[in-house]
Amino acid sequence: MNLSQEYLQNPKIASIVQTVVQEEPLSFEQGMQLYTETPLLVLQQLADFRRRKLHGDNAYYNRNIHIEPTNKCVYSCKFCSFYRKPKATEKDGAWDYSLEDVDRILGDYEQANLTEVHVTGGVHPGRDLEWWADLIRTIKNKYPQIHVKAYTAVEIAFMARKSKTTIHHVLSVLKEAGLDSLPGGGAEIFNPVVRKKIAGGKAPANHWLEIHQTAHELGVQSNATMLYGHVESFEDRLDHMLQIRKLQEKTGGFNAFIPLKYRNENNALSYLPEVSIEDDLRNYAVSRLMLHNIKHLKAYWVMLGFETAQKSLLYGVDDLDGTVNDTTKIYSMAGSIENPVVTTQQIRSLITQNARVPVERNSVYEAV
Ligand code: V47
Ligand code: SF4
Repeated sequence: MNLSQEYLQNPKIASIVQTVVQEEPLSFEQGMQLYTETPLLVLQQLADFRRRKLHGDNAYYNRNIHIEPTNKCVYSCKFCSFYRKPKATEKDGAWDYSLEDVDRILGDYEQANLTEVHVTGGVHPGRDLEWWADLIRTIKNKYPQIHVKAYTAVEIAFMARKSKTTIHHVLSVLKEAGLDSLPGGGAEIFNPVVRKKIAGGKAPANHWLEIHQTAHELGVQSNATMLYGHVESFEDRLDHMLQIRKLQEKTGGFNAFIPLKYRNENNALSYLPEVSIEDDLRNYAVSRLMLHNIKHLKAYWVMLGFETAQKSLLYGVDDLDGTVNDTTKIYSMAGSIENPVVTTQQIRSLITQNARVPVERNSVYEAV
């Protein structure tokens, strides 16, 4: 790290530098200093130092598609532009795939050398655990080698409720069907007051954490997300990260942390402005530093756009997610890139333009 003396004379910055170099956990107060008092240049150098120690010059991407089986949802999160009420029709913009539809969609990607299918969608009131397990079987029947990263903790919580069974049972049935890992969605912000405001009655923080803990104990790894840039405070973001860090200390089961920037088109919070790119970069750097025990920090280009995703590689990010192949609508419906698709050539060049080495990875970050 090449920090000038001017910064190191500040005792708060000097103490943060020491903690980072010793790879120890930063405190909540240090997190607040990072958000509110630390120059962006210092943050950038600290986060890049930490990233480099873990990953050297490597930056990762994968070949994936998303399956969003339905956008009908029993919840109505205020930040969400994707959901439709369960009784909505095609005319209202709702969809609801059958297993045959999913099989047909998968058939379009036979030549794509995919390594991952990411499945998530609305919380449909009419589907039971067996149907969701059959969906995983449909994918595995078609592509036995593919990694299935499926269902947020919110979807899992609803399956348990609907089938009147335990989280452990739901996850065991899904694992038996071929589930390989859980995506990080549904975490939003853990603070119960903010969560109630933006995400209504969906699974509270302790359920989200319990579901990920149970998955880890069953040998199913997962990711963690944080939805930022709406009505939450820096304190809320730090509280969120520290709860994830604590679970990671216990289980070690999180692969990646994924900050998700709130996008403000076509939803009930559209009156809120989006945060600036500088705020995004600061948030990535703070995430890298606070979550010293989670190896990968992902900038999901679909949500962020190419330019900011590329810049984020200088602020602690080591992963840009995948090719996606225009298979997700969650972000395009909220005002992000309309047809999210990128070739491996394009994603590799985003990485090499930052003097990093592009590494195609599988879902557990082994080089392909
Ligand atoms: O939980 C919904 C978010 C998440 C908006 O694990 C929004 O690899 C911003 O979790 N503005 C689902 N965010 C997507 C998700 C995800 C994405 C990519 C990779 C992985 C992974 C996980 O999308 C939801 C919510 O936090 N979201 N609407 C919006 N308007
Ligand atoms: Fe439903 Fe998920 Fe949208 Fe909330 S974020 S309304 S749970 S689809």
